Amino acid sequence: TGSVVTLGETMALLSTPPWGRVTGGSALPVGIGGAESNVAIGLARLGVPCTWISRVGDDALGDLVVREVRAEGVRVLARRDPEAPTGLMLKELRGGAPRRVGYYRRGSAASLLSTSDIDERVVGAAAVVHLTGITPALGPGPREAIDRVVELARSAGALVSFDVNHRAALWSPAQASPVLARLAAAADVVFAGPEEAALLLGREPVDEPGFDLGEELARAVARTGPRTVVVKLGALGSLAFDGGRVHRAAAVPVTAVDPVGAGDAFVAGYLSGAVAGAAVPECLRLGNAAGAAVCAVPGDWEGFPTREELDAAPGRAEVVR
Ligand code: KDG
Repeated sequence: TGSVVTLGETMALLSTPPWGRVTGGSALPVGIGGAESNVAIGLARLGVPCTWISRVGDDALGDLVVREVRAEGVRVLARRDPEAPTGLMLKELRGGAPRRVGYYRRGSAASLLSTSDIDERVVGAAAVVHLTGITPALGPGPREAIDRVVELARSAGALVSFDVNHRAALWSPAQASPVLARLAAAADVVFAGPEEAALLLGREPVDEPGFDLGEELARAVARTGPRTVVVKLGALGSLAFDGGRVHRAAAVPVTAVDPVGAGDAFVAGYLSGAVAGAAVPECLRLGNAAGAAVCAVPGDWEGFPTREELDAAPGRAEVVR
């Protein structure tokens, strides 16, 4: 099994009480969240060696982020920035389910990530480099850093994985579309929801996407460059257009409690298969099963499955054509 390197911002994460409001004296459980460290944690739980590159503040929340990610068995390469704070997120819950997420991240340490945070040897030694569309939305420095990582990964022959992860709170579709499309075109594997695939193609958002529309979008995105395009269809499952073939995998039925983090778990499951040389249908099955496990419990990543739990999970993949 090869190793995975990822890069991105992780924030401290406060959750409101179940009544959804912060009032004097409320206790707000504190955790951490960040799409790329979520994937790294998911992979580490599945036994895949993983490195997460970032920047955090030289503050108590930076201590928390580094400690939590490290405690999950991920190698952390995060510079402490004395000038900028660690970012923060507030998850407003209503009866246990997330209703809204607020960001307190402008000017954060990770928004100042730059090429100087990238260790060439670390990136050059990876089998897979995983990136998301959140990082280029954080600022010009992170955008240059991500471009540098792609360049290093390409010349080292690593597989470049890109999860579109469009965050509408960070930038407009008009700003995001060309940047995300360029990164997707440079990747080997692209993960997208149907709306995100439409965004990459500069199309209008799609209504009620199913497998057929997902397939059409995947084929169109693949024409822009990536060998594999995975479209996640939520409760329906997922599909991949890979090297000219389409694979569809039905979802694992689950009662969704908290879907935040399901996309990251899907990616971790999928990549755990890819680094081990599994065929695409098996990668989809692992992705669907990991995504379902996370939806079933509260928390962005706490419910990520271990290798044993995932191996025991159901899920079916079939080659359609
Ligand atoms: O994918 C889950 C993430 O959205 C969450 O953990 C926070 O990285 C995050 C973001 O920027 O939204």
